[in-house]
Amino acid sequence: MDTGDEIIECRLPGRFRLDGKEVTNPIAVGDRVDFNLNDDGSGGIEKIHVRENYITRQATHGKRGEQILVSNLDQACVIQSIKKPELKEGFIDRFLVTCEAYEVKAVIIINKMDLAKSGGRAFAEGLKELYTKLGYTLLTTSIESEASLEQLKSQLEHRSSAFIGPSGVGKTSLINALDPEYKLKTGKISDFSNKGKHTTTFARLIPLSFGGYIADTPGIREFGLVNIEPWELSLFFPEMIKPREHCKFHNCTHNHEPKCGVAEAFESGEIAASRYQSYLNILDSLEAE
Ligand SMILES: Nc1nc2c(ncn2[C@@H]2O[C@H](COP(=O)(O)OP(=O)(O)O)[C@@H](O)[C@H]2O)c(=O)[nH]1
Ligand SMILES: [Mg+2]
Ligand SMILES: [Zn+2]
Repeated sequence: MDTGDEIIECRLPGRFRLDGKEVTNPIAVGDRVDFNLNDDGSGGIEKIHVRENYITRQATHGKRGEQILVSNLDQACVIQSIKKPELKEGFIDRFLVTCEAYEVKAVIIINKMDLAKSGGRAFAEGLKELYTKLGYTLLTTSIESEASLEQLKSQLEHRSSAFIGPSGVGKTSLINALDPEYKLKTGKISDFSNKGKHTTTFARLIPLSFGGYIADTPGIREFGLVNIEPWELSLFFPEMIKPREHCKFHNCTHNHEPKCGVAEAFESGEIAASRYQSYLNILDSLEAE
């Protein structure tokens, strides 16, 4: 529990446990709570306020249900690096589908641009054009480029954001580069959470010295999507919403049906090949469930 001034170790009473819910964690980073304070300085959570929004992924390690990654966000930032590790458009597109489904504003960050040669820079430019046209914000960054860090800072300032992406793309480095005090704060909190036994410390929401909060999530290799029916998937691809109105079948999945508006829009170049491919890959994984 972070009151803004101090961190208070809180117990989560048994009545918040998971009876009948399809989530694997009863409380998530970003949750706003009421708590009471005990004489020994510890706290007990009384109430978890209704979440304005949240992002989940399918629980891993063979568990059923969803895991709430983080709640009450102004924006979720997906971080990829242009190289080391290689950029995966599929990861970005899966992430964007999740954001659309949960109505969280999405920001795409492509980091390590200092490692890109002219081909890589042109590729990143192409992605910027593609995603900007779809209504998303895309920033290219490098911890070595002050100008890019300034842009990122304006994007994060006074907002509550989550950094989500695979390990090694530079999430923690970017935050450290923006906020020199960040390292200190994370040190303090991880010492603390190592002692905590009752809460999930999947990510941490940390105040930024220039205003706002950030949750740096540990590396996520894959985004399992939940609660999406195959025929609904195209609703979460903004560029498919109009074309799908021209499909012959109202429950068209746009991968084999005749007279499909989405397939036609792809063939005419209106829908980018990478996006249609991501759509088909996600559809496959939904249908395999
Ligand atoms: N060349 C380059 N290396 C970077 C950049 N950002 C981070 N790195 C390096 O990438 C590695 C992984 O960074 P880290 O912040 O731990 O990634 P995280 O797992 O996403 O938090 C470290 O060796 C960083 O120094 C960047 O913009 N350019
Ligand atoms: Mg990290
Ligand atoms: Zn169709």
